[in-house]
Amino acid sequence: MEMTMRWYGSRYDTVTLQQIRQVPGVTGVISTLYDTTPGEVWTREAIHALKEEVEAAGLRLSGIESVNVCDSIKVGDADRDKYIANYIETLANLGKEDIHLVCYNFMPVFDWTRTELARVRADGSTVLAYNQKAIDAIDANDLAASMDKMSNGTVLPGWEPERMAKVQELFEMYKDVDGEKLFQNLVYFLKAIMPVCNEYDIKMAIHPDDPAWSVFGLTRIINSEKNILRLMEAVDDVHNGVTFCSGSYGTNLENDLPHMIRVLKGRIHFAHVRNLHFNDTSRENYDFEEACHISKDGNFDMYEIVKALYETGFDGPIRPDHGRMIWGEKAMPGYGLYDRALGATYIQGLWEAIEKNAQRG
Ligand SMILES: [Mn+2]
Repeated sequence: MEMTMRWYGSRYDTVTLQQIRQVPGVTGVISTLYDTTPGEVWTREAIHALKEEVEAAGLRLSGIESVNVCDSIKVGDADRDKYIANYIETLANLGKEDIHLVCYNFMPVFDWTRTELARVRADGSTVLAYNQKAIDAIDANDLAASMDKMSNGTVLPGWEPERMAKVQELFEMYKDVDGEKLFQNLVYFLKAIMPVCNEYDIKMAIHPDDPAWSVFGLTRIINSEKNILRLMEAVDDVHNGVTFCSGSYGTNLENDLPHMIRVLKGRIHFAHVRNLHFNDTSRENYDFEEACHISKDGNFDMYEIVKALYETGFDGPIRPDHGRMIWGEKAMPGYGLYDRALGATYIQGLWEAIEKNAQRG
């Protein structure tokens, strides 16, 4: 595995490449071209400039999170082939720049959804949180506005204001898209891009839906072992792979995370490792918050998660995921430096112990 951190680019991120370079063991960053819109072609020049900037700081551009898939492709509009052709061109340009990992998601309208971006915990740290009652009480339009207000002045990935301005229109676009149709549109997209992925050895890694169920009546399909395996079988090519995000699959406690990692052996190309703390698991008041990475702060056995990755031969980039906001830092919610740095070293500690233990037999 390669330890990485997500970085939003010098124009948008409060965290610098120089700071990331000083996090023990971190050798790469995962980034994106933040000022592109879904559907447009990424130029080779723009990709090259990003790569040079990262390399000048002594780090590697280990992958892209994300190359977003535009809504026409997701709903299967008449013009989707034009946008798929653009996506293929982007992938070819990434390949020519020697980038071989692309994370993406296939969630309708909303990317990840939370009801609070700064819930105060007992130790004074703040975290992202989800409460079902709060979701049930709000209008989807208001959620976009409140996410924007809570973002510390940063632009949240997937919640870009230009996109959220047309939320009503987006709902209209998806009104006839059920789970089966969305799945078929995803398969259509993957089959179309597999040749370019094979040519340039680009591993596509789908990020699960977060949370792992439908919100606001919009269907979601990448949320369980059964569904992700169905996708792996539908396009049975190693380049059709998975971003294993423990915090997203883990929102549904029925998902057995270490088991899922084992059955997805060989198809996990990228790992997001974080923990969640559940306060209530009843249907009406389902409530969780994003804990720090260590096992005892949340509900997941982080040792078993990392062990499953190790034992299945996972060799892709891994990154700590959302962290708490601590020590007075002001940053994009979930993406401060300090707690993610603690997460990165913790995960490496688990990995080293598991690896040495296995080697000594
Ligand atoms: Mn994730």
